[in-house]
Amino acid sequence: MKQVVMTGAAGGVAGMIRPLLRSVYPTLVLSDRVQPPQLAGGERFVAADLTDLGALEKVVAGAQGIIHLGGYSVEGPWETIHAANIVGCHNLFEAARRQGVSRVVFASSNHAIGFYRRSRRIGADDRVRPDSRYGVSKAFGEALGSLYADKYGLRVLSLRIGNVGERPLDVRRLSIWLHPEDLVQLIRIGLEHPDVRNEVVFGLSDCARAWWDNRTAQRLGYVPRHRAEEHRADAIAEQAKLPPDPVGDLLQGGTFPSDGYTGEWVAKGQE
Ligand code: 15L
Repeated sequence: MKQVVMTGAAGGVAGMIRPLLRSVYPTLVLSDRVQPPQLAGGERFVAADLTDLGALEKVVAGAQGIIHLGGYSVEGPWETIHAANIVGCHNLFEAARRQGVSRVVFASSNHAIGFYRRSRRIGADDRVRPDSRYGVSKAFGEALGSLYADKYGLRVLSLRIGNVGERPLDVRRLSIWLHPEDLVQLIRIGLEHPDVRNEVVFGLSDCARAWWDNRTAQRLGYVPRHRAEEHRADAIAEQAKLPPDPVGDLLQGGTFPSDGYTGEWVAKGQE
């Protein structure tokens, strides 16, 4: 691919992967509301708000692929989530369709399935169980990707990302960690693999404690290079500094499902 767009380019995940993508795609069009720091050769910035379909069409014109990291990346008020992740995500797919972009990699999140217990192992075909308004918006984005793939022939890979960083931050992240280099491998599969049509895969490095069956990613050739257990001691030490969370510690989404929780079934041990 000659020209690839990255939305959410001023965000933290984009900052980790931009240096790794520069040598891969000749032109990386970076888009966000504010300009990201230090543009390198091959990088071009185009400002756009995700709620502005016309502006997004200009951003994606001429591109073959889009890495959609943009939107609101944690739980927030409904109005914020709705504008950035519902309207914004729809605008992104619609702009891609109108401008004839052939592939979209959508950054979904583990919070689309955060209400599963940690004792459950799940696959991408298990139903979504969002743990927040944010998680609902990610499930919506996956559904939208599926619609645009089935109806309009876009090739879409939704990456249900765990937690991106140089190392797992605590015990929960030992199960869901994604190193930036492994993320780039998954993005490249989404943008380049001939068999990608309409897929959901987990954004996960080599995590021995994973709760997710990532066989679709493996079938597409994904071989994670980074092992979570190498950071076990640090992650356990960090966990010891955190207060116990009787609900979140049992659930895959951690603090997202426990925040504001008033149900009873978790304490009762029910699924
Ligand atoms: C996410 O989806 C968020 O974007 C990120 O900030 C983390 O909270 C991550 O999930 C996580 O679950 O660790």
